Amino acid sequence: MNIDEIVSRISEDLEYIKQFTATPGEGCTRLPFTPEARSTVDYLKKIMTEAGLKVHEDEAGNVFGILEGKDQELPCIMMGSHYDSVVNGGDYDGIAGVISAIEVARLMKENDVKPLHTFVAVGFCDEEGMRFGTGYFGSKAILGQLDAEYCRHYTDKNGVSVYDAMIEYGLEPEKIKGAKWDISKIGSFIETHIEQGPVLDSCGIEIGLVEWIVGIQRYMFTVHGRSDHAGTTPMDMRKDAVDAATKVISKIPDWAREKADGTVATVGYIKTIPGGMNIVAQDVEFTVDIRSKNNDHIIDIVNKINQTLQKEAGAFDGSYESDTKLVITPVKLSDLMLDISEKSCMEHGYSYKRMLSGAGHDALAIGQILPTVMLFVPSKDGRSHCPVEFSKYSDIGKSILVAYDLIQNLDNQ
Ligand code: HGY
Ligand code: MN
Ligand code: MN
Repeated sequence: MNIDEIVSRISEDLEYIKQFTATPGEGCTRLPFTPEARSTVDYLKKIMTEAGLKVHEDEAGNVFGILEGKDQELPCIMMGSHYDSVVNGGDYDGIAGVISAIEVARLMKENDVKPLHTFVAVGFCDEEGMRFGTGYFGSKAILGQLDAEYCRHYTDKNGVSVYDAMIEYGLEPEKIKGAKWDISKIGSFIETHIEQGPVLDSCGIEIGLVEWIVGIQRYMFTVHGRSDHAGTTPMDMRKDAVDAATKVISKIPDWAREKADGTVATVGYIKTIPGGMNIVAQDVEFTVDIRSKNNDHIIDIVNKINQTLQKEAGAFDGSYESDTKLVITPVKLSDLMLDISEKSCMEHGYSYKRMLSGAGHDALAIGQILPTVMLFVPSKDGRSHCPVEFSKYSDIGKSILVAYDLIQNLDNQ
């Protein structure tokens, strides 16, 4: 197979898809159930059809390209990633893995491969959780983990629920259970993805073989105080939600550092309400995203946050709320698929490294239940979730060839 032809096709696709952003010139902003998502899905359907795949869009907004296998009784081999992005993100996160899956199908067609197992290329909806604060929406949907109540509960910063956003997009959230697959029909899941970190790029290594993906817990905390005049209210008479919240927020990074094993904790969003510079805040909202390969460490930090919020808000007779956005445990990926992938790297002469993923990915959700593997390609300077995110098409092409070998091997098992 000619990697230059692969690079030519995937670069054409990824360059074309770059236009589907709500922030042109300021990175990729492709949130779920938006016009940008619709344009991307329509393009994915087009190239899936051109690749000879049967196309299907499900009740959750996921899009599938299906190459029927000779033996319909066998479980399928699924490959893909997500087509959504963060705000002002990069042009490779997720979407490169979706295009890579479609390219594998093209290669099978080009080489007249009629697989025994059905091959499914998938573009998942809303892996990032950027709009509604959750995450892994599309992959959770095929696992049967979502219902209409879930869609009603979560809202974006404008108060639009997942439920209403889906209806506006043309979906029927009451039917979201219809997106569930019979898990016995999926034999394995493969996700190729940019590393989004510095390891491969700094070591000059071409392929990352992901052994573990960290567990993640995400919360939105709201501290309730009392709004007052900023000038006339003595300090000892205030019920200052900012005072309480910041005493907790300032401790969170050290609680992660103390674990000294790569555990990370991030406060990515803070908002004071009503948000006037001469008003003692009524409320403060802030998010926490905690990740570790050691689930006990995540739980310990969450406990510390709750205990300290209880103490600091209680000091002025205030209160706080916690909205759970995501709880998912660390996952060990498939040794069999890692070994096959490692053998392919050696045969191709690609440098490779077994590693941990600090980013979540749809593989984190699917790997809880099904044999799963991830293949990483280097991110320039380790940067991601920002407009300068960059990976070389030639590196993406190499990951496609390794994935292709893996899939041929699995298909012949
Ligand atoms: O946040 C993550 O780990 C991924 O990029 N969704
Ligand atoms: Mn991603
Ligand atoms: Mn991401």
